[in-house]
Amino acid sequence: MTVLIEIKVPDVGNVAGIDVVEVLIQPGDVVALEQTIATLETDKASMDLPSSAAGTVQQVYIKQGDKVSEGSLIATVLVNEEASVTPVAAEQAALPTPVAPVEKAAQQSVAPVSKPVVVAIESSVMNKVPHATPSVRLFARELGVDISRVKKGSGRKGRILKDDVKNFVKKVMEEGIVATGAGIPSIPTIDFSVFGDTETVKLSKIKRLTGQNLSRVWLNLPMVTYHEEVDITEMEAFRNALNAEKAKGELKITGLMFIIKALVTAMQQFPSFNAALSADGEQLILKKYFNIGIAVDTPNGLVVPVLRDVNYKTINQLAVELAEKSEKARQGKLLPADMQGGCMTISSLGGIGGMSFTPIVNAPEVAILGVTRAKMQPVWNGKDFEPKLMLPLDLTYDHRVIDGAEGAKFMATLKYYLGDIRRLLL
Ligand code: CAO
Repeated sequence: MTVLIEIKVPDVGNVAGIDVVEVLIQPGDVVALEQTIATLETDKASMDLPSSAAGTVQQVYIKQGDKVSEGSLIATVLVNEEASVTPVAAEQAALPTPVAPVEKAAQQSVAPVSKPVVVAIESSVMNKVPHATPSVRLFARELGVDISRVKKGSGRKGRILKDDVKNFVKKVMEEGIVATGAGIPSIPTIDFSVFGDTETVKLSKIKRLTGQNLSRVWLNLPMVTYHEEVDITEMEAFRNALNAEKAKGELKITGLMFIIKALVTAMQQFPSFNAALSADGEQLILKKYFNIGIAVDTPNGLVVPVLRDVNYKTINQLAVELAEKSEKARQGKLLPADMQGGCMTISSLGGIGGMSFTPIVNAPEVAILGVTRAKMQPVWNGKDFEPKLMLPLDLTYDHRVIDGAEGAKFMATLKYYLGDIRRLLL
């Protein structure tokens, strides 16, 4: 014999207006005794509503978003009486809930129905309904996870645990990051030999290490490059005069030495350029020493020997030291200590050419100065065009440490000193 059983909200301890947050059954579903058919939530807790009968769902009277209270009709289930639970047994079914357990079973009214139904609980049906405690469901909902998408629980009998929800979120995030390109999708591998002859050579160790470092910096630092032009006509005249005084074979001075000196003088006035950001990004470590790294082109790649205590050294001393270190660099004889302790780096392509470029900061330094080739230009003096030797400079800085106005002021200061290097004596 079959009967139609009404499943109602049991005594939930005088709480009215309980939210229906999830309905897990629909007409035609086969439910087992104690199988969760809906999840209810008050402002204090979440609870799973178990079916107090085993059978086929005839009708569902609630939907997500409804408000219910004790006695509200949830669903009707067609039950084969012999195979199912008696009302007494149903009354003993406890709700697995963190709030006071709702012991009193759903109030049921039993009505005989004519057509007998054989209750068979198919595993596929069981699998459709996720098995998880209210706290895990609540946890999933807080994370915005549809728990039915967490396919397999690692708990007893496949019960979904908090860790399963976490792992599900992790997986979705990882897949999402790759799909949206927010991560670092790799460059596709291409067989170039289909287009013509190729040869594969191994990158030098320096190039590989430099590449890794540059990629790291590129991804971590929000960088801005500021371009400026400096009139170095007088500086060049002075340099030429100095070099003319030098004996044959004696080391000549390049404009770079003046740039190094002027850079350090500007850094003394702008301490945030002689600094490093702490790992948590919350503090600035101000350096009281002035070491300048110089990017040197070598057959094996770029290396950056460091000139130490530049503020205490003369132009001639710096010229000798750079000549020694760049020679050592080209012979691959620099020691790690020769390349450590830099405060700011200069990358000068002036000997080669260029109008401007965007050097990458040599982090954890916060700024780098790029130099390209000076050239004679007509400069308007208010009355006439005058021929002036203009030097292009490019300042890239870590925008977390240096703001735009500070960058511009720093460059104006550098321009001031290089425009008349006598000011470096003041
Ligand atoms: N404008 C015009 N001429 C310049 C110049 C500039 N900005 N910079 C250098 N020159 C001239 C020099 O005066 C010199 O000419 P003379 O022989 O007639 O005097 C000539 O170019 C060669 O100079 P140099 O490059 O040998 O010497 P330097 O002191 O200017 O630079 C060093 C030294 C080590 C920085 C350089 O040799 C070097 O390796 N540069 C490459 C750096 C590099 O690869 N950077 C790329 C980094 S990527 O971010």
